[in-house]
Amino acid sequence: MLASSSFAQAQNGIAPVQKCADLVNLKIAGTNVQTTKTEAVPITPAGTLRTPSLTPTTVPVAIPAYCRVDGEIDPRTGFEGKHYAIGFEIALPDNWNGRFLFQGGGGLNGNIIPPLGLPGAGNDPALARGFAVVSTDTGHKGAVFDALFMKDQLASLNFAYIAVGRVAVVSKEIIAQYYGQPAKHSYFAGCSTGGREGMLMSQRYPTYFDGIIVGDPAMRTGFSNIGLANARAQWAKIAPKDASGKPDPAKDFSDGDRQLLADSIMKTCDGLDGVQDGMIFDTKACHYNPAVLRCKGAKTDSCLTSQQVTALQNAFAGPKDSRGNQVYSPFPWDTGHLGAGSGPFAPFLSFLPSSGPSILASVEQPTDMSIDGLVARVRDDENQTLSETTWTNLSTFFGHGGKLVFYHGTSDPVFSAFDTLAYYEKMAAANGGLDQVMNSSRFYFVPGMQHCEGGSATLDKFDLLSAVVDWVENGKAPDSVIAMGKAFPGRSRPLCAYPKYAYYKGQGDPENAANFECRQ
Ligand SMILES: [Ca+2]
Repeated sequence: MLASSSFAQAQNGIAPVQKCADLVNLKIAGTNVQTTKTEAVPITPAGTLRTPSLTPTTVPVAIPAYCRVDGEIDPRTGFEGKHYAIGFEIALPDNWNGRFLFQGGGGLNGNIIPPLGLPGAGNDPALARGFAVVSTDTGHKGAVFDALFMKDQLASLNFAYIAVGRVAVVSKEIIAQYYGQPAKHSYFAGCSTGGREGMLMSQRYPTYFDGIIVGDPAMRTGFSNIGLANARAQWAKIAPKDASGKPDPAKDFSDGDRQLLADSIMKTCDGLDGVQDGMIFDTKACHYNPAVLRCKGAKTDSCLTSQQVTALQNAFAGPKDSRGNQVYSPFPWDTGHLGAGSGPFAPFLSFLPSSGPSILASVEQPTDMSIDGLVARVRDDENQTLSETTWTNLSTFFGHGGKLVFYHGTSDPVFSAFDTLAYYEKMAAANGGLDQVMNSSRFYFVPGMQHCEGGSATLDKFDLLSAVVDWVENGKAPDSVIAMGKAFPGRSRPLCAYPKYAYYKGQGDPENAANFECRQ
């Protein structure tokens, strides 16, 4: 029985026509690609592999046996005599499902995140499902936010847009050689910089992929940094001075103030989706104004000072230039921004000033420089211009049946979910309107989710990968996907494709997604 069942399993997948070790001799005509290592990796039991994410957890499913190939494309000596190459790692399952998944990177890349295929895949990474998965450093080695490589012209171009295209082509060729047949379908999934790379694929390499999943994309970081600089300036303005006379923005809001604000946001917006559950699903309708908390007299525990209210209004509204033009989108009112989150990265990921390390610490504070000056500097920065992924003409990508799915956490303090939505709406308008574009593209808010994952009140595990595969291969459009998460054990919710949102039907267990509908 065992023999026949494993035989049946092998029949479901595609076996390689080469030995893993033979890939050391990999040759691809017209391409300078060198294999640096091959390894036949045995099955990894469920619950033993740590995820390469901000907050590592264990992968709850087994990773079947696969062949891992490490390699370099276009090795060369670059700026200041340093070695440069486009490094990649590709995982080739023994029992292949015929699909290719390109896993996007993070930060400024510079290292190769193990090729598992986690973004947008819930608890079941693409590699565990039998996808061949590739991951790349996009052309340089370095710490995740080390920008020194940008002094090398080609390394800079590689990061901006060339490397992902090269790696896609090489990966497809490796797959074709190893299995004796090409991948039937190609997918891309990434978050943050990986999300930007997914957008790149749809915009600059429109024929390479059938399905693309874009999470919290780093699509125009110069402008998002102005959004953060604006917030930081607001917090600095109202900061009490410490003993040495230095402003201490961490003291702008007491724990009580934060709770007051969180409760007030929830009072205004939580019920808009039909249920007071600590999650705001109707993100767009949440028109919160902290002015409701302004003290009528002296500051007490149940009100905020006029200065606090103004700072909050200005920080969340996003920066405007001197003519009143919106430079970067507003940030959604969501409690995940308030620093009430848990876990080691909660302080790092709070939009409000915090005593811990903060995302705001990494951005310049415009004290003597106007927003106009910051905008001019971003526009003059050639690396910024080149790495932005704001093209809207996707006629070729959509024309060959490509599907493009966005998700963005509404408590992401790094990039505003509203900025990604603004791109989506602009892109829709440029491609025949939202109704037309929803034949090829979808956008999902993820309530409470911080940057790509986590948050004290979020359901950040959802399987968009299955949804996109079903859309590409079976024509079944994903109107919603089910989300779950450790913040609310036992709770499930549909994430509905924008402009719809999950609404409680008014009866049945409010913990169960089945009792919600997608409504507009
Ligand atoms: Ca709610």
